[in-house]
Amino acid sequence: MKSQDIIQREDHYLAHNYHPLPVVLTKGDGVWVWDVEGNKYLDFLSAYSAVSAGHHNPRILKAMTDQVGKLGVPSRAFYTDILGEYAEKLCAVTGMDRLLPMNTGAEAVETAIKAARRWGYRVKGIAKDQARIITCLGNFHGRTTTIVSFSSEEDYKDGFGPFSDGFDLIPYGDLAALEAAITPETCAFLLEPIQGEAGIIVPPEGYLAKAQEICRRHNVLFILDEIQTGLSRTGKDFCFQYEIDKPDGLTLGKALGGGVYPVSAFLARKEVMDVFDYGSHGSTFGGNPIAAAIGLEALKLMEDEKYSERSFELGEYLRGKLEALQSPLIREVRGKGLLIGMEIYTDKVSARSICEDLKTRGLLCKETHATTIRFAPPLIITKEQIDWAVGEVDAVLKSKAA
Ligand code: IF1
Repeated sequence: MKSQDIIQREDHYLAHNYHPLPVVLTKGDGVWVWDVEGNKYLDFLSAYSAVSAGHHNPRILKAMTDQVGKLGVPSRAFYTDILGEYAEKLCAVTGMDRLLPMNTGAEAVETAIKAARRWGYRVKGIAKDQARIITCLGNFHGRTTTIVSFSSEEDYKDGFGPFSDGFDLIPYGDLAALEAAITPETCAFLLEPIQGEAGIIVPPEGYLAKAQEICRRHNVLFILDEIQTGLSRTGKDFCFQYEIDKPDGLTLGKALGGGVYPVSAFLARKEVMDVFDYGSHGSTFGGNPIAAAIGLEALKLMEDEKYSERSFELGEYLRGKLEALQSPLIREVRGKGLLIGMEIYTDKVSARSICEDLKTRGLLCKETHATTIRFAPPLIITKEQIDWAVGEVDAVLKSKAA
């Protein structure tokens, strides 16, 4: 079938909750993807960081097929030989004490919310059902009704009420607002170390360290959502490592699944994780051997292939080349590692139209909030491929500015 027919069929049979670029992909390999007409594209979105190891990564595929050939999903009603090995590795690389394995990022965030609240009642001594969690304007932590309860994006909330109570929103990056928002009922501060969906918003230098210090002073859990920034994406194994030793709680996802499988995690200090007792939380697929095998291989790849060093160096290189473009359309280029956002002046041109033109030139990018184009290629990208991509961005910006 041709792309147009496939698009029409999708439009007929699927909910219209996305507005994809008009490209129909059928194959991926490394940094490349192909559409059904055989056109080749350089992937500069990496499925929002899920494909950091590249499409069809041979080591991930081997780990997955070996495990599938042995044992698939026996449920957590039984132990398995690989889950503990994966948990040990994940705790070692993050510095956290314990893992609660889930599947999607939202499930990991929901797990974090439940852990924080129960810790608030059982350890901090907050009165029943009074626990509050501070989050930031511009946050994105998933799409469940509880999580969108504290979204500041009306589109993500409209028509989905009634919402969960117990969340207080403060401006991102504002330490005074954090200090002022804390009450005796506050059990946690939940935030992204760099806000992805909000447009790759990097907080002021030292923000994470100072926010953690404020939380410590008020006996409030400091919980970081690294579902998008984790696993080398920002130039460190985890973005928090730019500033702090470790948070009290950490959510991971996306790249942990090697670009082939939903794998997410909530990790925490023992005192926090130990509020979960038998039967208090779970998931049919959470921690299944296939997820564990893939997650374990994704972590080994991160080390063996030095993804964090690559992401740091190539991110500096990419950001430098984008900043050098000198286009009148560019308002700001920002980010860390290979998580870069280019904010444009949308009174002149839409980010979407730039992404559509880039697609015709063989480069796949995605805009966020109409103003910012994400540049987040797989971490296996090369300088030559970056040079080519920036050349295409330059050509499109010049054509739009003309
Ligand atoms: C969509 C955004 C990115 C996340 C952080 C939790 C989750 C996400 C920091 C939930 C998921 C995805 C969701 C996807 C598009 C993408 C996205 F634009 F929506 F916000 F990356 F920026 N925490 N982000 O970024 O993880 O449940 O999806 O596994 O919903 O359109 P999930």
